[in-house]
Formats: sequence, structure tokens, C-alpha cells
Amino acid sequence: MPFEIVKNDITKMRVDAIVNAANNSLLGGGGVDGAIHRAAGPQLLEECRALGGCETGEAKLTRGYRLPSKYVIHTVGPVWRGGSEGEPALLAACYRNALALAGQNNCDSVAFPLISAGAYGYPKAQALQVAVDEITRFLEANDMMVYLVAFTRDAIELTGDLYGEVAAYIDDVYVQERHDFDREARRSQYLRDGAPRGMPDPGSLFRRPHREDNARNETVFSEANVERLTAVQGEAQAEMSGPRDETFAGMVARKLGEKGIADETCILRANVDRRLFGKVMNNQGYKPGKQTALAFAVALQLPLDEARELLTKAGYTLSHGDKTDIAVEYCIMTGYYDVTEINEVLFKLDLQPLGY
Ligand code: AR6
Repeated sequence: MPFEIVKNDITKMRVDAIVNAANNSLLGGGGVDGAIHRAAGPQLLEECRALGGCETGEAKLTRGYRLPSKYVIHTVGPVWRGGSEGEPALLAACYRNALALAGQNNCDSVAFPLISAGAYGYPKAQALQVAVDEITRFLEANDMMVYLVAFTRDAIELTGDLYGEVAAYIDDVYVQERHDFDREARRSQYLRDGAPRGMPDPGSLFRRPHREDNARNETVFSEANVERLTAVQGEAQAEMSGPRDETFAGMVARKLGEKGIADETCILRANVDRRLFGKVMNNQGYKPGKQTALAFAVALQLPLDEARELLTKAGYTLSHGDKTDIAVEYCIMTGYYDVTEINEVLFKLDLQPLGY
């Protein structure tokens, strides 16, 4: 089931439960705790008083009162004391216990803040890693939509090189495309508005040549073109991994079989929910959204040419005029197929995540 990092104020999330990064007293505080109490109203504090506090790593549930979410799950993260006092295990327990409580209360969707990453001083990148590991593990066995809510993009800090590499690749490729785009725009303007002073009239460049002068050349040219096109099409056909009329669902099914990937694994690796997976696979004519199509290419760990082929079957191309496409292209080219890691990078770059 899907996991998404979103930029938002957690008190605005329309989910079944939001998680509060509280303290042991459960009687309110600053940060996200203060924001949740303010938005929920005084009845939340009243209910919290009756709970008798909460141990670090444990979780307790209350109603949401004026919040758009039905419940608040209060959990207490560890204060960071250098990392050798059991902080990672305690932080993991917060996510595990909060998710279990959400499950016991039939929640379909839950939103977390980055617990301990504010006043409690847990290093942000490490806090994110613990959150992602626990949420991913939970989603391997449970159906739920889980959000990690960051107030700002800076709240999410990534370890590893992928973010920097993708950003650099976008810089290279996207800038190049803009350059081409500008040149194309200038050419269109030239054709539309006429030649700037000193340039030949566009009409003289694109006017059809006199037949008698050019008949021979034209024929030769078009024959050569047909030959070339036929050759290119032949190559393209040869490069395709499956039959030309194969559908998106057909290619996904074939690749699952060839690679021995179970449906459940594909659902997780594509970050899609079971219903969407069923819709894609059981309806030969179904055209998924582009982010979903990209997610399947990643889940199936397709090489770039086959990823392009799969996208074509859903009516899309990988464009160098689209930053998400460029980012995903880089990940595929370099063999990064972890959808969560890719989505973290897309979040930081303010681009659309994959999946659903
Ligand atoms: N929406 C989403 N994220 C938020 C929001 C919000 N409205 N407000 C803050 N954050 P913190 P902790 C982020 O300090 O580190 C309280 O006083 C924030 O940027 O709220 O677990 C409690 O009573 C950071 O990334 O929680 C405790 O005493 C993350 O939420 C203590 O703070 C957590 O920051 C708990 O400290």
C-alpha cells in the first residue's frame, strides 16, 4: 500500500488519524504538539488528562475533536542524546506502536510528523530513515495509506548521493532542452513574423521548389527517406521486447512472469494500492496515469529502453522537457529502483511522486 511524503501542516490532513509527537505528560507542548492541541480545541487536553501520560516509544489514541482527522495518536519520541542510549529502537517503536493502534482502530489512512526531529533534536536524516524503515515494514503486511508530513522541504534531509546526482542530471539535461526549446521558439517566431533585418525571408527557405528543376532530386530524396524510415522502424520493432500490439497490462504481466516477481512484491515496489493494481492488470484497455506507469517501470526494474516501451503503451513518453521524467530516467539508467528513495528525491525537488 502507498506511502507518501507530503508538504503540509499536519493539522490540515484529511486522514483517519494524525500522529502527535508528544511528551511523557501528554498535556501539550510546543512544535507539532502545540499545533495539534490548538487546532483540536480544549476537549483534546481534557481527554489527554485522563490518559495518565505515556512512556517513550508507546502510543495512545484520542478523538480528533475539531481536527479534520477522526483520531489523534499520541506518541512520545526519544530525546536525542548522541544515539547510544537506545534512541533508534525507541523511535522505531513510536512508529510501530502508532501504526498498530491505527490498524486496531480500522484506520485506512494515517499521517505522521517526523517524530523527535524538532525539539527532541534527533538528526533529521536519521529520523527519516527510521520512519521510512518502520512504515515500509508495516506496509508489507498491512493495507493503509501512510503519509509523512513535513512542514517544509528542508525538514526532510536525505543521506546518500542520489539527490545530488539527480539534481545535477536535471541541471544538465533540462538546461540543454531549454536551449533547444528557445531555438525552436525563435524559429517559430521567425516563420510567423518574418525575418529580422538582414536574414533571408522565411518563405524563400520553405517554399516548395519548382517541379521541373527538382523533380529528380525530390524523388531520390523521398526514396532515400522511405528507406531510412523503414530501417529505423525495423530497428525499433526489433528493439521492442514484446509484440507490437501488446497492451500495458500485457507487458506488465509478461515482465512479472519473466522476472518471477509476485504481484504483492510489484504492488510494494510500485507504491500502488491493491485496487489500482487490480484495475491496471484486469482491464486490458486501461491507461494508467503517468506517475503510475513510471512506478510500474521502476517496480519491474526495467532497463531504460523497456521502460520507454512500457510508457508508450500507456500513451506517454519520457521527455527531457519534464523534470520528473528526467529524474526517473536517471534513476532507471543508474539502477536505482527503490521507489521510496526515488520519491524522497522527488519530494525534495518539488516534483510529483510515483505510485498510487
Ligand atoms: N505539521 C507538520 N510538521 C510539523 C508541524 C506541523 N504543524 N509543526 C512542527 N512540525 P517537534 P519532537 C515538525 O518539535 O522533536 C513538543 O513540545 C517539526 O518541523 O514538534 O518530537 C512536545 O510536547 C519537526 O520536523 O517534536 C515535546 O515536548 C517535527 O514536526 C517535544 O516538542 C517534530 O518536531 C517533542 O519534540
